[in-house]
Amino acid sequence: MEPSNKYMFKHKGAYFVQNVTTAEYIDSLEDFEIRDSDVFVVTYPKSGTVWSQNILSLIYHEGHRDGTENINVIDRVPWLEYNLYKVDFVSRPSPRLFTTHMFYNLVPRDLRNRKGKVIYVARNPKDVVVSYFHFSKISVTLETVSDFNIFLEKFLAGKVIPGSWLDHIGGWFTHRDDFNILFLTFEEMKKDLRGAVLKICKFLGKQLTEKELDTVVEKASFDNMKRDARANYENMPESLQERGKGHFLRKGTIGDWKNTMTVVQSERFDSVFKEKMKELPFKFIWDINEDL
Ligand code: PPS
Repeated sequence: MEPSNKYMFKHKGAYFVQNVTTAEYIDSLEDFEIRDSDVFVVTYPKSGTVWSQNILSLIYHEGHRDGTENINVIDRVPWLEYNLYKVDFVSRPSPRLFTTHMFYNLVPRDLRNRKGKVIYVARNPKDVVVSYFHFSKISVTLETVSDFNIFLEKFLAGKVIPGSWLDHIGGWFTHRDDFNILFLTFEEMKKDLRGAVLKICKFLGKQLTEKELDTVVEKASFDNMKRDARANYENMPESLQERGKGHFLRKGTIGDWKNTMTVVQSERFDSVFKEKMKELPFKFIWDINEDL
């Protein structure tokens, strides 16, 4: 791993965004008390985090579903390791919803002892790296790398926040028995959103009426989220995300990697990752026309 730089610092084998968190704060999370009703969205970046945050918020909050409450999704389902608005998590009413990109070994001890619930969302890593590359251009907190080839090498070497994609998903999967965990993929959400929402509801023990379910699915569609500033991170402060350079909700599809990666880059990716990915039980979909 490379040493810390202006954009990221290394702590306990993982990278974190500079200036929005500290090593001391990360350490303090070990003792953060988890409630059985807590729910965590866990992802590697660009894998469907905001989408899942929005879905959770819609499932839990009637005021979100019926539009009577005007609350940003990031406030509904805040980041654990990046407590941007210094919220007092302890005084938050249950059920508390959280988001994290952290590796399995850095999350609160209670969570690793099957308290609370975890929804891990994975995405095919070619789309992840391309989405991440584009995002690095609009995020003020990330280093902008203008050459995709260089970004790809950094990604393959795990020199991006929070570290290696393979280690992230591999760690969470290998240690799945330590958690109450549901694994989902971006691709299944894309291909069958209703089915994915139903899976989430079943896992959470939440029973929605057909009408409520319809609303969740409708409001979690790419087009509707793109129109809703509360759900698409357009309300993020300028200090974190530069406006006018692109959108957080960019394409929201499967297989867009082909528009950025060359054949040589794709083969390079395969030679580093694909063999190792065989150990993972997920069926990754690389193209929108592939079946689940
Ligand atoms: S982050 O920065 O880690 O929180 O990013 P993350 O939210 O994980 O990933 C952003 C990508 O998810 C896409 N997205 C969606 N796709 C389909 N439908 C919906 N509703 C949706 N919401 C977010 C978003 O467009 C980013 O992917 P790309 O490929 O860049 O478009």
